[in-house]
Amino acid sequence: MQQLSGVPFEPWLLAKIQGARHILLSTHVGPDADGLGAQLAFVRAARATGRTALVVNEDPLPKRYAWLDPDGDIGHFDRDAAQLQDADFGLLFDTHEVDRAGRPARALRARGVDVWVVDHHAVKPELDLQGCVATEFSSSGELVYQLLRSLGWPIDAIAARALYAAMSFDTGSFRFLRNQSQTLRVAADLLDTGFDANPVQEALFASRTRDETLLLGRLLARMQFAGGDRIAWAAVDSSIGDGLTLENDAIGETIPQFVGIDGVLIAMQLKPGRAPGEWKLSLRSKAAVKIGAVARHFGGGGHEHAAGATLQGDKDALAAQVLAMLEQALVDQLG
Ligand SMILES: [Mn+2]
Repeated sequence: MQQLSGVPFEPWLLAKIQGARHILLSTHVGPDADGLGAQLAFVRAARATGRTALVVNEDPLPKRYAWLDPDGDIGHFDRDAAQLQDADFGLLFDTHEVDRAGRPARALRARGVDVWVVDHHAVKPELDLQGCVATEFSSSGELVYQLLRSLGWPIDAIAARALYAAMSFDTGSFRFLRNQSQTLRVAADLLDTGFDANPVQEALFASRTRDETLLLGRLLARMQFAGGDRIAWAAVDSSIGDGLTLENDAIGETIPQFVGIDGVLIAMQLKPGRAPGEWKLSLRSKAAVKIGAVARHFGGGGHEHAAGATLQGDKDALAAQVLAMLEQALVDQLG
C-alpha cells in the first residue's frame, strides 16, 4: 500500500526521518548531479544533527562529479557494502524504483530495513512505496532543500553548492522551471550561503571531454529524421564508442543536441544497455509534445518531456516500433 507525502511534508514522514539514527542514502544507477547533490546535502545536514548518514550507490561517483564531493562521502556498493550494516533506515533519492537503485536498496530491504523514497518523477501506481514524491519540483535537489528546511536541519555552503548543482543540472541551467517561481527563490537562498556558482556552472555545462566531443560528432553523423523532420533519432550499438574513453551514459548526455534542433519536437536515442541484448531508450521532447506515455508503454518512466525505458530485442526492430509510436503521438497531440 502506498503511503506518500507531498509538500508540505506530512508529520509522519518528518517523524520517521527524525527518528532514524543511521541513515543510508542511495540513488539510481547511472547517478547524476541531481541525485548526488541531494545526497551530499542531506548527509552533511544529518551529520550536523548528530546522526550517522552514509551514501552507498550502486555505481561509483562519476569522475566528472568528483568536484561535488570534496570529503569523499559518496560510496558505492562494490567498495562500501560493509557500510550498509548499521543502517536503521534507507532513503532513495531521485528514483522511486528499488530496481533502478540496484544492490544497496535490495540489501537493506532483505535485512528488513525500511527503504523510503524522496523523488520528483511521476510515480508508478503499482509500486509499494513510502516516502515523498512531488512531481511539481524541478529536481530532487529542490525537494531535499524543502525537506531539510522542514526538518530544521542546517544547510552549510558546501551542502548549498551541492543542492544548487542538483537544481541547475535538472533544470538545464535554470531553463526548465516547470513555471514554478519557487525554484528561483530556492536557488537565490542557496547562493546567499556564499559559494561561487561560476565553477558549478562550468563543471556542469562547459566540461565536455575531448572523447565526449568526438562521440557527439559520431552521433550527429548517425542522426536521422522522421515524422516530417519533427523527430531526430539515432540507434547505435557499442561500436559508436570504439577507441574513446567514456563514462556511463556519455551517449545520453548528447540528447539535448538532438532535441535542440529548430523544428524538432522529439529526440529519440536507442543505445546499448547494461546486459547483452538490452537496449536503453531515451526520449526528450519540447513543450508542445508529451512523450512520457511512450516510455511507460515500454515499461519505463520519467517525466512528460524526458523519459526512458529498458528494452530487449533487436535494435532496429525496436527503433522502428518506437518511431511508429512517436509519430502516432505527434498525430494524436498535434493533429
Ligand atoms: Mn532528478
